[in-house]
Amino acid sequence: METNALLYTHEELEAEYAKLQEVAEKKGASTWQMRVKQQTPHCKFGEQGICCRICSMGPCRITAKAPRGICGCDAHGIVARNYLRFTLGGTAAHSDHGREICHTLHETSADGNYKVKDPEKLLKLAKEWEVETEGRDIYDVAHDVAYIGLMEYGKPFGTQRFLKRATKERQETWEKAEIAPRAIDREVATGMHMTHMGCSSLPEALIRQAFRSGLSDGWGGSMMGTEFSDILFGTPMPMDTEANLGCIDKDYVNIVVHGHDPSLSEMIVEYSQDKEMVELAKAAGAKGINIVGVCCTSNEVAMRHGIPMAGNFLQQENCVLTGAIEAVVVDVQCIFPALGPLSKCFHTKFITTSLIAQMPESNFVQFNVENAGENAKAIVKEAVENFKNRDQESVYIPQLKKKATVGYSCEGIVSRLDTVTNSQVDVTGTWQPLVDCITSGVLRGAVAMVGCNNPKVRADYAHVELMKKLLKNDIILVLSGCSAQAAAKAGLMCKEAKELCGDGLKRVCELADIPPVLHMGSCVDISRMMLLVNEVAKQWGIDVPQLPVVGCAPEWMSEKAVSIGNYVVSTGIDTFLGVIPYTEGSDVVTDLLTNGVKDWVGASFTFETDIEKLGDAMIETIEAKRTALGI
Ligand code: XCC
Ligand code: SF4
Repeated sequence: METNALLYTHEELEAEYAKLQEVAEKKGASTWQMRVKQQTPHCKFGEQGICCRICSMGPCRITAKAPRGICGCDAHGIVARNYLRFTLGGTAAHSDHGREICHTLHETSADGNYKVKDPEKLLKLAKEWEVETEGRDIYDVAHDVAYIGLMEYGKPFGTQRFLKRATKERQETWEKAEIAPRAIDREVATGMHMTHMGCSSLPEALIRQAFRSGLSDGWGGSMMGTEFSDILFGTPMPMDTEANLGCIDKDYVNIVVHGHDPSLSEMIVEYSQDKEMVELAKAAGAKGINIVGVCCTSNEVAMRHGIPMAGNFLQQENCVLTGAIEAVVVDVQCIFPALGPLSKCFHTKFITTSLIAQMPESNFVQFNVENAGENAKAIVKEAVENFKNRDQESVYIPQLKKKATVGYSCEGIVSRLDTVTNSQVDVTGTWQPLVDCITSGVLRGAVAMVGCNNPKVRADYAHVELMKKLLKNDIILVLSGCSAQAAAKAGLMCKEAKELCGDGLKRVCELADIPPVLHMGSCVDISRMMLLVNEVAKQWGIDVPQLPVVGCAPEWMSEKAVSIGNYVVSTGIDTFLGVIPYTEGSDVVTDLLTNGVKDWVGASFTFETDIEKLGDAMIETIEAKRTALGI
């Protein structure tokens, strides 16, 4: 599609996606758009969180006539238990991803499949964790650090090591609220225990555990996932890439990498550049091998290698529907089981690789540290050999593509922001320029926009419209997960997008040479955002809840998002959700989450499905925080 406009309109994008729906219909394939129709209206009990099936006396459903389950539990207990279990699923998933990365680091060696790419970051962490580094082999240090990291999952005593990175006030707040997280697995197990039949039904206790479990994710498992990924694969620095379906190239062997764990995608990227594989692709009649990403795996390889981002969560089926994908290679999380049957309508191979995510109608190639190179090569080869089976005549690739600059890790942001203000610029890089921009009012504040797509919201619409509104108001955005890809696909992640900003933010973008929405990575990388706000608060000499910063997940869907929401709020950042969790069946739980928890941690949730109102509420909160600071 030819367009000179800065951004695609939603209509332009949707018109192209609609053509892929026609392809699906012709092929007799099933897509999420079709299945949403079959699933609506949703079950009201489930939606409100008032269905309980944790024991076999049930399932019990709360109504006006039946206000208690058979055991006597009321709606508040049931909603809070369900909320906690939802959180635990998210904590477990995120943190187990982190654990996989710890294991990968533990297996590194100078001549192995995986190596240490950022020794500086490793040595910094070793120092923080009091691991001896003097005169030692870097891999011995790596193994010690990884071992300590692994122990964070199950250690019998103490709280998470990374908590010490937070402001002093945060650490005290967590202690006082009794939510300082202990071993990660313990918080998940304790939560499961609490929600067993006949244990906790007191909303306050259950929500407290939900926060504690969330914190073990954000300041434990996820943070280790991020740190160790940087050590293994390099700390992201600003890098150019492209986004949307137009990144799929008709002339190339196209491989989609999808999921979360960079251990797999890094290897696939490496072998796609292998001379032997490229020659093989050329011999098969292709120009080469083209890797594109979906979901958080995409974020991981985009920020480290500039691999283009084909799309986010609700775009995964669209990729296959182009008819130009030789293989979809997945690891864990956010992978539609629909991809198996959908791939069968085309020549596409759907390759699962993890024992954690096994699906029908897929080719399973088990992937682990020992066989990583070998198996990545085999997968790439399988894709290349599949090129001949593609029906080029019926390929339809929407020509949608936008430039994007990605890879703003904390290190990446500091390096850029240092060029902005004239105040006390520290050559080693500090957060002072950012503090100066905010106190002077050039920037009004910041929003961390994160999270998924959800068919309950017009896909990407809430992300993109909210971003546009905030930019106009001189509010800078830091993004991760599928929100980041929504921005990139629309065109918001290119530097020219500064034209959409208020004068202050536009100036910052020009001086620092950054786009107004900064790509901070995948969902585990929300831990980067937690460190960012805590560092800024320290530099400023205030605590996190005082900062004119809020979090937002306008289209979230996964359990991980709730785990994240809990740790973001616990970190002292007011968080705005555009999809309401299954809590409406209890006014007590709703009031606790949107109000009461402020007494514990200094921040709370706002649930609002009207996007305009959600945006206004964020701006009001940011301005109120500025007023309170007297700036
Ligand atoms: Fe999944 Fe991380 Fe959500 Fe996207 S944003 S749909 S969780 S890929 Ni994490
Ligand atoms: Fe019903 Fe209570 Fe059993 Fe839940 S725990 S299913 S409310 S009897």
